[in-house]
Amino acid sequence: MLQLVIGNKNFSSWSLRPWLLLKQAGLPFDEIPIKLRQPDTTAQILRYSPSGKVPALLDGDLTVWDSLAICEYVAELAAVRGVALWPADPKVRAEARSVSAEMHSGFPALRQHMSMEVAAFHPDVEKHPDALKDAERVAGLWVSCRQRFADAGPFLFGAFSVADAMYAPVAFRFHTYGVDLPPLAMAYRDALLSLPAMREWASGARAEADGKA
Ligand SMILES: N[C@@H](CCC(=O)N[C@@H](CS)C(=O)NCC(=O)O)C(=O)O
Repeated sequence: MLQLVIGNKNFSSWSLRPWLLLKQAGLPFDEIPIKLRQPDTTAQILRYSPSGKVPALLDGDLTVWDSLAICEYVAELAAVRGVALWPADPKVRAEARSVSAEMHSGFPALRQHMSMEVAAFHPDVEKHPDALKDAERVAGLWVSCRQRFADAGPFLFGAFSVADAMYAPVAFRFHTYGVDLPPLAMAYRDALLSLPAMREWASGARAEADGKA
């Protein structure tokens, strides 16, 4: 059985990505939740993850850490079971990898000034201009994908892929902070938010915020 070490559902955006991908792939796994921002957080994480960060995926004696590496491994496990989590066409797949890598290494202002807080809703809070610049780039990228791949399905490259898992926390952020989006980007945001797995994550986040988890 796979085990995924994750942080708080309310604010661990990196944990959400592989968690959602595993759910979408239909691969069963157990969660090992670790409370972040506690005095013993690092010690708890280091029991599983050599980087001292979550997420980490445990598969028998194998540990995979860092969200994108986990997503790649999950995609390989899913492929063996006939579930594709990357586009089949090599050129489209290269673009999906670029889009995913840009999320993994980029958008620092969006991360800093619009941090994920799933259970919160404060659309009227003043938005940092640099975060809005990052949001504009994300929205442009979403629109460009949706314009070209709409016929193949509701996600960035049609069918759900690693790229969608990488942007899932941004959908929560855009909702929490009430970021205005062009119609195609808003529809994509809502497609992500309405996934049963995203609703499940959000209800876990709300339970945490209410002190029930
Ligand atoms: N590049 C890493 C980033 C992971 C990361 O920064 N995780 C945060 C939580 S979202 C963490 O574990 N922080 C350690 C802590 O809060 O003590 C990845 O993609 O997985």
